[in-house]
Amino acid sequence: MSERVGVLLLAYGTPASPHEIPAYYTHIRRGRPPTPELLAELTERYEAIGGASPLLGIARTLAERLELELGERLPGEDFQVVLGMKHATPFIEDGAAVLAAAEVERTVAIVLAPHYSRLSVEEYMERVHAAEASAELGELAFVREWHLEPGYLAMLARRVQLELEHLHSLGAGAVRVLFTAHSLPSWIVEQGDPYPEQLQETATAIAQLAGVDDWAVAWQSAGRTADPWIGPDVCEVIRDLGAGADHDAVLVCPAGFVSDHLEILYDLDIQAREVAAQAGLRFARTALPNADPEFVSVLADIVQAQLAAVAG
Ligand code: FEC
Repeated sequence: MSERVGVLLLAYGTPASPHEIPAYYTHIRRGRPPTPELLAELTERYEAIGGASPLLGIARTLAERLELELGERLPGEDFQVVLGMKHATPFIEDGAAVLAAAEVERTVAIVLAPHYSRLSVEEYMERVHAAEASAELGELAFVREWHLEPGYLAMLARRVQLELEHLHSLGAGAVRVLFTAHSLPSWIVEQGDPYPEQLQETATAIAQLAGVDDWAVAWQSAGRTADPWIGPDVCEVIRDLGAGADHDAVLVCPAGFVSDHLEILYDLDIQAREVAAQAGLRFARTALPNADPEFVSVLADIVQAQLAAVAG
């Protein structure tokens, strides 16, 4: 009889409608409701990208495609891929309950974010482990990080090359490539968190594969809090680049994210693009992996390797 294997695909989550924004924002802020000003500002950002984020829809398609891909690769196993969101429905606990009801014998949990931090992946791990108290997930393997997964690096390197070719075809000469991830409060750096170093490793590997020399790491989407956040911020870097007057264009590769969502469609496509225009630079960014077949294949590689490691 085939073995029942669960895959818990973990992601940030998004409000399904504007009515859900206050509860979502309060959840992100660990139970502290936002001020009316902060709430109004976030609501405006969702409005600016068309009213809602595509994050959940993309994650659903990705889960369906990954289930099919794993079933094709390992026909001897019975796969069920479910979503678990950190800050919105379906919550991590909901996903775990679905897998427990399916009586899975093994579960692979993976966050749809490649870099490990105590403030990101570790929190997902804690929630999954806590969910196990009431949801039997069988033998559980948690993918801690996958920022150097070969298929992921190759996919992003190709996307960088594609955008560079496009920029050059439009007449751009010198182009700086900026590899970005979500900023985090900078106290994590003092605590030796590997997150900044992992982004640097991803960026170095992609730049090498793509044959790019003119690149840097920058941080985006810092939270609206009083603490200092890891920098330099992508918008500052773009401003400085424009002031230097020796570049024609900037290409952003948001290597810390895998899907179109607010932080891409607003923070990069609206905000950073505007800063670039003011700085006299052309702006481009690489397409996100979303539910593209090549990304489905990358995730299937990671799950398959995890299953082989546990079995071996
Ligand atoms: O499309 C959407 O609707 C959701 C987009 C979204 C993603 C995302 C990913 C990450 N975040 C991470 C850390 C933090 C920390 C705070 C924080 C705050 C926000 C707010 C919104 C938001 N994040 Fe987010 N994040 C997304 C959206 N994030 C909205 C609240 C308003 C704001 O400050 O902009 C600060 C919390 C606090 O106030 O205490 C910290 C990290 C990731 C990437 C890893 C992952 O996806 O889990 C890290 C997508």
